[in-house]
Formats: sequence, C-alpha cells, structure tokens
Amino acid sequence: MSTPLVTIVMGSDSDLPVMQVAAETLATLDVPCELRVSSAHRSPEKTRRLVAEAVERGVRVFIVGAGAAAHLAGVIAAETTRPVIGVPLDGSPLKGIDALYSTVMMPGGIPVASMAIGKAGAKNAALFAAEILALHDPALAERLAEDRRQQTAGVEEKDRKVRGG
Ligand code: RP5
Repeated sequence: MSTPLVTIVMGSDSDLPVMQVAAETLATLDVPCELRVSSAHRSPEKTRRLVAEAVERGVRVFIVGAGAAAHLAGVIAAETTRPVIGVPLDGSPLKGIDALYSTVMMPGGIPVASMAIGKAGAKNAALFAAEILALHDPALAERLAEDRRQQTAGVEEKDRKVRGG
C-alpha cells in the first residue's frame, strides 16, 4: 500500500459512515489516505501523537470530522501547519449547527477550512485535499479536471431525460 498523503481523523467510530465518503472519494482519485479515530477531549495525548507521527510519515493534508462541540479540527490545526480541512457532523440534537459553528469559527491565527455539514462536506473535503495535492501533481490535476467534465456531462444527461429526449 502506498504511503498515505491524507490522514482522515474522526472523533468517534460513530462518525465513520460519513467520513468513509471522504476515503471513497480520495480512492477514486488514486490519492492514498488512512482513516483514524481520536478524540480531542477523550484522548488528547493520542491526538497530539497521531498528528506528529502522521507529519513524520509524510502526510500532507488532514481531513477532520467531528460532531457536537467539534473542537477536534481546531486541536489538530494547533499541532501542525499542514492544511486541516474540517467536516462538521450532524450527530447531535442540534443537527450539526453546533459542529459547523465550532469548525468554521476558529479564531484568527489557527486556520481550519470548514466544509459543509455531513456527507457533502466529507466529499468536498476529499476533493479540496486533492486540489491542494494537485498543485504539485499534474496527473492528479488532470484526474480532477476529468471529474469536473463528468459532472458537466451528467447535467446534460439529466437535462435530456427531463426534456424527454
Ligand atoms: C464527537 O462526539 C464525535 O466526533 C461524535 O460525532 C460525537 C459523538 O461521539 P460518540 O458519543 O458517538 O462516541 O466527539
């Protein structure tokens, strides 16, 4: 297996059904990634170690999903200057609004790129990570461009269908 370029971290295994979408999206683009569980509040030491070890192994981008008072992405961003992309998850009674605010409202100085709540956010986090990596990888940039072309073709197909063609 190739060395992961992206580490996907989630706060709990209950986040896996959503964060799996990020891993699947990266797989379609041939971007090697790994999935990990670590909690900012339940396992702070493990979280710190996980980031240091990932950076040491050459991981370039972190995708971080967490729900409720979602501080995991911010805590990971505090431990590294590699890009951190946050995915707010909707597992709590506030349906992800809490996680969205926690992820997107980082005070100035420690950036987290916040995506949308839930599966759309997980998918876009993967695409955004790939876009960062593609800055130095023309073949990956071409795979991303092909993905856009396919989306455009998909709209044409839907248009044909609704017009009855
Ligand atoms: C967050 O609390 C996790 O990211 C998860 O979304 C949420 C609930 O975790 P569990 O109680 O299911 O472990 O830290």
